[in-house]
Amino acid sequence: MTNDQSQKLKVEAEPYLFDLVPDECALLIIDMQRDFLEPGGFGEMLGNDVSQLRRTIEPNRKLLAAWRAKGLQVLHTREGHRPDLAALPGAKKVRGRGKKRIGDPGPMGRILVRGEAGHDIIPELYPQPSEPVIDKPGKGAFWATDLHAILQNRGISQLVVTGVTTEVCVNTTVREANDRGFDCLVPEDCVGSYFPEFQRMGLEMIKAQGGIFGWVSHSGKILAALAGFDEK
Ligand code: C5J
Repeated sequence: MTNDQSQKLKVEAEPYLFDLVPDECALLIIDMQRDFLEPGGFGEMLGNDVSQLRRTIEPNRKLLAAWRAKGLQVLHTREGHRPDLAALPGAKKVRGRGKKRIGDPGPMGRILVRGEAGHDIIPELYPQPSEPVIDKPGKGAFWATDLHAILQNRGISQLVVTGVTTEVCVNTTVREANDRGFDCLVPEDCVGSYFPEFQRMGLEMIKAQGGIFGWVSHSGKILAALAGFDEK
């Protein structure tokens, strides 16, 4: 899928070197939303330790700054539903049998509803007007969204995928992208899970069997490779 004339950057990764083609590679930041990451949000209300996710903010901030400085493409996603919940599957609504469900009032507005404070992206990584924000109703960023069309229209063949949570929305999106022919690189310090064992296994699953879904690296290695990129 990549254009042979494009500049290629070698990124140290597992299971082997990733050939990053800056012109064809977008940074896709998954669901860095206030309700998942902020103390007092819905994630913490469910009893989760948000510090497990908050450690990803600073590496994401640095990677995003470098990506923007080089003039490369950035996209963000948010998990959430229409205020009328018309497209929310009943199965998703009742799953977990929790006292609080999607659409109910939560600590930062209605839970996982578009337009509510908790649904928005944390200020540290707030999208710029030129960066598409994909509102997704599911875990994967391709299902029921226009992400695939946007990537195709912009000539993107590779994704650096970051965000939360590693084993849920990041993994689902990487699998969806892989099936659509995209090469995915996941920096381990820029993805987070509330559960350390899921963090480890979520990354193992991506890079196992010769990179069955993609590559795993570290933001420092991507930044080192990007430093050698001369923007046009
Ligand atoms: C995400 C979730 N973003 N864990 N959602 O992973 O429900």
